[in-house]
Amino acid sequence: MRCIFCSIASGEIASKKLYEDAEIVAFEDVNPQAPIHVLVVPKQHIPALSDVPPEDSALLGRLLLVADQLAHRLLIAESGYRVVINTGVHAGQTVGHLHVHLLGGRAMQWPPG
Ligand code: DGP
Repeated sequence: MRCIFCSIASGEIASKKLYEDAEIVAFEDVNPQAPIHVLVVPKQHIPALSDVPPEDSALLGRLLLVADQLAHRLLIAESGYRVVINTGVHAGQTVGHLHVHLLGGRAMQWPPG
């Protein structure tokens, strides 16, 4: 299964990449919802959080750690940031490839809409 994020991860489709290693890529969201809006994505095609097998628990942890590293690098760690993993239709997941949204640079509301 290949999707738009698989193509971005492989470089077939251009993106503004902010981070890359053997397992993970992070790039700017094309439709930013905050001054900083980055997507942290596993290179492996996993459709959603609910599809992550137990053996990939370390990968899940690394996605969050990379999000935090980027928050520091992008200078939003101190003011605060939000990470979001939309999962399924009711959460508004539109791309069927697991991704962590990193949002920051403005004050946010709670509860989310
Ligand atoms: P979600 O709704 O949680 O599935 O978020 C998908 C996000 O992906 C959405 O904020 C827009 C972003 N997105 C969709 N297509 C592209 C693309 O081709 N390039 C980039 N950079 N972001 C994309």
